[in-house]
Amino acid sequence: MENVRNQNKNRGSDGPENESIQDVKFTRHDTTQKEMEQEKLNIREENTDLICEIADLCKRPDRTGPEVILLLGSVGVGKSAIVNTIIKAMTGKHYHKAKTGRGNTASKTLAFEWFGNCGIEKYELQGLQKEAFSDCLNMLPNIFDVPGMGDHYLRENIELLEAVIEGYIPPGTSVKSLQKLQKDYGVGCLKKIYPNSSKEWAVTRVVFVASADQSLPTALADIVRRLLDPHDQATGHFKSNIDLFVVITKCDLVEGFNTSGTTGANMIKQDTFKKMENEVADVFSIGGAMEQNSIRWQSYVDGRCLDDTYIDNIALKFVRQMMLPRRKRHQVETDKSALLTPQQRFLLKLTYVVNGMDPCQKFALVAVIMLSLFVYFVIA
Ligand SMILES: Nc1nc2c(ncn2[C@@H]2O[C@H](COP(=O)(O)OP(=O)(O)OP(=O)(O)O)[C@@H](O)[C@H]2O)c(=O)[nH]1
Ligand SMILES: [Mg+2]
Repeated sequence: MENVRNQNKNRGSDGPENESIQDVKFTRHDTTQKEMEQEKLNIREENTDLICEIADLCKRPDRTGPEVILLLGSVGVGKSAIVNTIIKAMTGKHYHKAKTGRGNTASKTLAFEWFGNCGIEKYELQGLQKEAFSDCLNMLPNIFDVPGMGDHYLRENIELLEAVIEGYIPPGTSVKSLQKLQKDYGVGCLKKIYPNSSKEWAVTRVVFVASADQSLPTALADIVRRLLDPHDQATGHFKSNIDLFVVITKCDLVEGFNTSGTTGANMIKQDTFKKMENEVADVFSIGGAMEQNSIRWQSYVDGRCLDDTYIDNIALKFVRQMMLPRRKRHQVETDKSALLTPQQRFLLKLTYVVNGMDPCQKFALVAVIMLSLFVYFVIA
């Protein structure tokens, strides 16, 4: 790895912590052919660096296991295409492992598909990737590709996602079968039917996938935001430490996006795209840190499988971002048991209600209680 690294070290990288993930910018209109060639060369070198960095992140002494990434979003936004694109960037070769669709109303992915270690087998690695990942493949992220979800604030969807995020649902489980269980036994049944949570499947990073050519599914986004609230609503205690990241796909359909540089009447206008980005920032409250928490994405799609250094670059930056150490939340260990028993809660509520009554209401309440006791004892 060292020789590869040395070839590139004069390029002056700032290192991942100082670099913005979202630095895929729109092309300037006056970019010349020569400048574009040079830029392509620079990106090719950057990709080599990124592969080395990802291998280093696999081998960090504090890494105890691979990250588990959950790809979530509406039908047809390009979740499965993201998986295939990552596999290409990480192996150097195209393998069409995740089934992709045509963006119809029904989801093409039907189960919680699991792509262990980015869906890569050791024998599939070649060239630089082989040198970099052969001895640390088991530390590359595992990816859960989820069927597209409707934009409804449904208790069924909340339960389903919560169970997957917490590691209760085995990879490969069909969503239809889980929905049938909910129908037959009611919402709330899933953790009873799948009572064991596996640390191996428990999600560590949720990636919300939105498409540049679809409106933002705000109800679904709301579910995700609430599920990832680090604090328990009832106790206020710290609950989980799962980072949320947003991927905006199909940016090649946006006018001037620099991997395609194409323009045309059917392209999405930059203003429209930026409005959508602002909406994403608002919904997930990441306005001030959009660049660290989201990425503009383009996938390799059917019929477009030639090598593209820009697409590889986006995918490699994404994988690196997913492997950076998570934000540490400084907290002291506290007793996680409920603060009040249900009886104490009831008494507290009763005191609150009684305190809010005027003297007449209090008198009426006492009279009703006395009368009830009198009737009870007379009958008994
Ligand atoms: N132009 C363009 N098309 C894309 C991109 N990503 C995906 N697509 C196309 O969008 C369609 C849907 O892609 P999928 O990857 O199947 O989407 P999905 O989110 O997995 O869909 P479901 O599993 O059905 O929910 C396919 O026709 C892809 O070729 C992209 O970055 N650019
Ligand atoms: Mg899919």
